[in-house]
Amino acid sequence: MDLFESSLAEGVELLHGFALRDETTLLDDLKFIIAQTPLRHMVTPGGFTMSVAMANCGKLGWISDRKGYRYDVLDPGTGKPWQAMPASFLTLASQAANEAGFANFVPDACLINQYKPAARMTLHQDKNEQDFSQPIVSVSLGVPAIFLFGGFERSDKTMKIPLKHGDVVVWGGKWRLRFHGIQPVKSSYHPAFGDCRINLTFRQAG
Ligand code: MD6
Ligand code: FE
Repeated sequence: MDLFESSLAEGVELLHGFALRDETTLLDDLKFIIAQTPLRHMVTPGGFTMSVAMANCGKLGWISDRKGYRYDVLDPGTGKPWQAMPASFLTLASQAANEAGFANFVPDACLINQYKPAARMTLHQDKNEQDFSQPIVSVSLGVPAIFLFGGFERSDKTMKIPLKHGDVVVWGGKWRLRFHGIQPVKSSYHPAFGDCRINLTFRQAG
């Protein structure tokens, strides 16, 4: 078995430390994007304020409000387009996808999730994208978290997968619509991120 990659299940690949290949550029670009695009707590269609703070870059941004979940070319906070996706983000996402067997992945959306201690992501499916044959590339930065990986029903049993700084998950194929989430993040410390976890999820949304 390749020590670098581990197949969690068919269609899900964990690339340990893959995001650390060009870490300095990645973190500089992330800092720039977040400075231009404030992270905000969105409201779900059901009226709950999310514990995760979010921003986006790329042509399309994922948003939520009382009207629903969707992608939009404009940031509802500013009324302007999202920041362009930095080259370091695009390169990382397409190289990771390629490593996992998805050639020619060109994301048009990058969702930036920020978790402070106790923030979590309840079980959900990613189904607002147009083409489910395209994978999702998910990059974990900062403090560690436990990824919950379930089945096709919300009530199915979940697997717990620890994710740490630099880990990349590539998710696609017939498991693309499995329920998944993030357990409440434990309080800890990372030199570049303090008590935060940041997750970047790259999608071809449009
Ligand atoms: C997170 N990730 O890691 C949330 N979705 O903060 C996701 O919801 C996710 O990691 C689809 C594919 C990979 C993911
Ligand atoms: Fe997701």
